Amino acid sequence: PKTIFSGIQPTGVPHLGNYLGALRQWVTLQSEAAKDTTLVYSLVDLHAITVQQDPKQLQQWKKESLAMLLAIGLDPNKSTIFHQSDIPAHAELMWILSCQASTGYLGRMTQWKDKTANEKDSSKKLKLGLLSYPVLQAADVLVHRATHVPVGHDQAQHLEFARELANGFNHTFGGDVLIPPETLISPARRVMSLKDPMAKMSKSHPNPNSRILLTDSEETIRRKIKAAVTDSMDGITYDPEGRPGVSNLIDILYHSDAHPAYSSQDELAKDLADLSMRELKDRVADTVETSIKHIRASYAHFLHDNDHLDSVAAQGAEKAAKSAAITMKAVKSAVGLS
Ligand code: AQP
Repeated sequence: PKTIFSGIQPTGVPHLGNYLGALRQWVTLQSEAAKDTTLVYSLVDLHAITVQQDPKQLQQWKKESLAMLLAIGLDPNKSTIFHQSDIPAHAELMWILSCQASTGYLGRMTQWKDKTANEKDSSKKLKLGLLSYPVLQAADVLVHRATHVPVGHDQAQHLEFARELANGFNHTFGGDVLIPPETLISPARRVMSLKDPMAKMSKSHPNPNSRILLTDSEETIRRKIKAAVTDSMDGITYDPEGRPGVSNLIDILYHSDAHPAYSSQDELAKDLADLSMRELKDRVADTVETSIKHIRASYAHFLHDNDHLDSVAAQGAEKAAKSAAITMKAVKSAVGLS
């Protein structure tokens, strides 16, 4: 039997990077799941508050994110879909794991280093939650006994940490209480920002034109792609180091195409070689629009069905609570807490 677990922060409408890097794979895993596979998908709101959030805004984002998970095609009868903070066991296991986690290891995490690089007065402004976030992430995965965790490349390091914590815990307390999970990296490992192709596309970047949201209209998608940073070299080639902007567009095209006729980005780029930048951008916009328009329509429908959203969240919380209780019983007994 397999258990798939993954999460997304309800910190805004998911973007094309979230979709190609993670969410689309969640749906594929759901449609390919065998009878003995359990699928658990969480809106990780406790992670969202590692940076200051406006409470009203966060509530709205939670609702929108739930509607989005349904819009992309997750089915609450096949997958457990729940808000992380509805299940106290996530935070409880995090505390127990925190007592095993090395602060040196946490301080070396790329995301921590990236997010803290600009903070001058570090010790006052930097919050403990931001440093210990990977411990909560480990608890999310381990509390549901996940065997496989589909994520974008940016999360690979955190999953490695979760495996080490699980192995360390088992070693210290004996037995196989926690299951070290496998990481499933999506083929679209890292979708880059349209405005700064050296940085990943992200929900929190101040420039909204740096990302394509799954709710963007066709017109907005075209405008953002037209304004994407590229270069002034002639012709189209795939060269992520030398031509990051163009290569990001080729990556987006390659991964958005539902019926890819090419086996690699290089092969696709050879067919695009004679296009102008404008023609390339038109083609990318067409393909992205085709691949996400059904989501936009479906999202509008789910967002207004409050009763359905509430019942999906309640159904998910009930299943997630049962799943987490099994692990917590074993963990508490191993540690000597019960
Ligand atoms: N640019 C990306 N390319 C590929 N995958 C990505 N993911 C995020 N950005 C990209 C994957 O999306 C899943 C959910 O991400 P998250 O909500 O936990 O947030 P994040 O990784 O911190 O990314 P965001 O959306 O850019 O948020 P902010 O700006 O708040 O940091 C994960 O599986 C992630 O790998």
